[in-house]
Amino acid sequence: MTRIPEAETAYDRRRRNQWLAGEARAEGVGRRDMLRLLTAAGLVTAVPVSLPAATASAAAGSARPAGPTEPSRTTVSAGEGIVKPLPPERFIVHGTNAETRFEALAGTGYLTPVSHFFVRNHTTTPRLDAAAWRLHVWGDGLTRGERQFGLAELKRLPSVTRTAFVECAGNARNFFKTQQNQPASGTPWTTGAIGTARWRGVRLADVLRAAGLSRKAVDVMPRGLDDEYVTPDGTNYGRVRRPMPLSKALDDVILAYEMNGAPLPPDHGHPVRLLAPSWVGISSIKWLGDIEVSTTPLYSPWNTDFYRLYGDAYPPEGSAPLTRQTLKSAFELPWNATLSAHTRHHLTGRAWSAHGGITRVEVSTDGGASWRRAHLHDPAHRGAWTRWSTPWTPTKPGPAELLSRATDSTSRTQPKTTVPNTQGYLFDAVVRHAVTLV
Ligand SMILES: Nc1nc2c(c(=O)[nH]1)N[C@H]1C(S)=C(S)[C@@H](COP(=O)(O)O)O[C@H]1N2
Ligand SMILES: [Mo]
Repeated sequence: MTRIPEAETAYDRRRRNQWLAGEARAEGVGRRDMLRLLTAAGLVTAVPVSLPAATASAAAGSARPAGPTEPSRTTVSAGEGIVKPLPPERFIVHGTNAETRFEALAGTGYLTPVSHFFVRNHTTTPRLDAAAWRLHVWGDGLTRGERQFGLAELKRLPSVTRTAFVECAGNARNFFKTQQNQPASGTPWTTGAIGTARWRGVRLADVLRAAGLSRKAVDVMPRGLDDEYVTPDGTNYGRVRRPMPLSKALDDVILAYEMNGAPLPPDHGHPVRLLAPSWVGISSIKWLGDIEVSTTPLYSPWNTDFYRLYGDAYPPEGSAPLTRQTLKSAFELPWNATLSAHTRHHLTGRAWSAHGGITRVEVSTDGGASWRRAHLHDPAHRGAWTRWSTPWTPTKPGPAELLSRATDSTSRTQPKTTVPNTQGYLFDAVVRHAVTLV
């Protein structure tokens, strides 16, 4: 079932042509931005980069170099599922995953506490020993061969902090079915497959530089130390891994070892995870074990088969691999909440966008007939969320629908419906939140 890159999509074709032209590392960014990134990584010289001489088939990944030296699976004991408690008032459990109940975020402050942060696991949380942990950085995109880092060594590099959400590409997927009658495959998340944390770690750019990044490198592929992902039909996709172009890797990606001021907890990637701000959650590989650095574009099922858009509106081979998340908002209210009529309520919620800061949230309490602006409580910050609130005094009992509609600084506004895709990614439409007034 895996769609291999030989069934060329426009993306794969573009990527190969970029590679043949010696420009694959700049996927998604302009020349000037790439120059800035390369300068920061110490890679800018007056010498032009020579064109790669290999053939197109090598670009498609058939001439893979051998793997790193035996990866360090420093498992202490195999974790069963999720380690932290999942009380039902905070989480909805979907198989190996746990969704945050949005109403449980009310009053928790800006950052999502670990006790409330959603978990998306392809398999189970591994228990890794930080003292024995090693990161292997390897591949033909390095000038001095493989390099290993221990945690202490990483911590000696300059540290940076980033406040950013991690959001699953399939967050709100269930509304394709319930609001649009267009069911999609995958975990039936409502809006709680997102959390915002303050992450501290080291820049991936600094790690790559310390490892000896080649001027010919174009892609990096981080890979987790959790078990291989085997589907119920027996397909083994190997360990969770997804390539990203050097342009993203050198920009704002960090290797995080702290979350909200404490060491990364087991379920969120202990001891080190990747954090790719604004990008689909799968880019932020947990339990990082190795990073391949390559002079040719890389592929894994997570960018060829999963995390592309398929469906009537898309080419048969799917869209380009997903990069940025989208725009959403949600009420901090239980689904089908019971509220008393003729009482003044303080409705609260959060809104977020991966494209720009949130500049406006409108709320409708009459099913979308009229809208009013909510009060915003946090500065607009791309890739993080903004809390909002509005007072409401319902006047008559019975069922009602509450709607919130966010707009970001790029003028994106949540639409009424989202063009469907078979795997239900990037839902961004206004959610119709059912309540009952008594
Ligand atoms: N190694 C590894 N990394 C992973 C995953 C995984 O199963 N294994 N899941 C990914 C997905 S799909 C998402 S949405 C985020 C979820 O991060 P969280 O569990 O910390 O909320 O982690 C990503 N990183
Ligand atoms: Mo995800």
